[in-house]
Amino acid sequence: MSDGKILVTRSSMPPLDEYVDEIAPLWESHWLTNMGAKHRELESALEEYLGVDDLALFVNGHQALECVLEAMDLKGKVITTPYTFASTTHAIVRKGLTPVFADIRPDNYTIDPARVEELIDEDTCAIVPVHVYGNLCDVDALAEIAARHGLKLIYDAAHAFGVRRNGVSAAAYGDASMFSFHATKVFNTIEGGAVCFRDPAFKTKLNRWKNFGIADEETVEYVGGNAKMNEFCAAMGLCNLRHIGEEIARRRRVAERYWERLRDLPGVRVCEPEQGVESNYAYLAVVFEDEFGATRDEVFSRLGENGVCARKYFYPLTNDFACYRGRTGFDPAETPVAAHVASRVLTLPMYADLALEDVDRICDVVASCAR
Ligand code: T4K
Repeated sequence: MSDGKILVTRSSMPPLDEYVDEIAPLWESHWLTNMGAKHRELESALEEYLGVDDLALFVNGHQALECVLEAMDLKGKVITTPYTFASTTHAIVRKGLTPVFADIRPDNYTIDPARVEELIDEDTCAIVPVHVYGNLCDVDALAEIAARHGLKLIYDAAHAFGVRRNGVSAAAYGDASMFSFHATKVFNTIEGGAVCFRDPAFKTKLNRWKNFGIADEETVEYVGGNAKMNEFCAAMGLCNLRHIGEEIARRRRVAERYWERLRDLPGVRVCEPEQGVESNYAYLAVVFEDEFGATRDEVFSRLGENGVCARKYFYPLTNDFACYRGRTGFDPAETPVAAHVASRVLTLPMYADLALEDVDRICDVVASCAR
């Protein structure tokens, strides 16, 4: 609760003493950033947790994604989804690439591989799908399409930290996967992000891109920026990682209570994990179909009147953003499934500390909107 309100999420934080102990050595070393000891320790710990050989930390998920697109030296068109946070589309556009929007699957809101295939042409260089809310994309179909057309496959896995399918980590798919460690995520480093990748040589390249392109004191190899994670954020990550199992288990308890209460309401669609997928319960999305009798916006307002701050992730679609209006290819009518879901979706409060009594209260308000 915050001022009596229940917000859409609440950052998970370690016990204060644990964080103080973790940062105490920084007062000895005076080494605060530029890939210091905490940074190196967190990279190793995350490689182990995610089951990958290589990972590079970043100041945030967005800069990580921009850096990957730059370091892969991509040119031309990138097939992606409009059903995402601003970051995914902005990263593509800001790197001088042209997003081409494929529609999404109606069942789990990730990019539809059949639509991807139809959009590929000779200018296509990459596919950037998004694992939405912790639901995994159809990774097998996308891998097959990317391999057949010689395209790079870069996942926006901002929502997929800790998700596994048949025991395989979400971090293992594609040429690279970007994770967000923002304060609002299942695992946070206050602000932060990471990239996992397949080619071991990519690590050196990413480390240079995120540090002004510097190779050594006398050689600057790329026109890179500054996207390094500092030691205080890395220390927060080390603490939060110790509690990640408990974090996900507590989220699961909250998610299951929501699903139990909402799944049988006529016209309400919830999105439960698919067979074989171990979810991280990152977001609790509900879609209100016409049969429910009240619109998404009516439910949103009723919740607000009751002190519950739900959010409309992801509305509007990125191909409907004001900043892109009038640009060729930015037309929500071309992605009708995404447009349908975006106009009907609400993400309800979801965090480890959320009391089940509060979940019940939220579900009572939702149910009271049905006609
Ligand atoms: N790709 C995807 C698919 C993403 O969803 C995101 C980020 C990215 C890429 C980019 O990753 P980063 O560069 O951010 O690492 C939030 C987050 O800022 C953003 O990270 C996230 N997606 C997006 C879905 O949500 P806002 O503008 O909705 O956040 P805000 O400030 O309204 O906060 C939402 C709620 O979270 C608040 O009501 C309370 C709670 N909160 C917030 C903050 C800032 C806390 O409990 N603690 C906090 O420190 O964007």
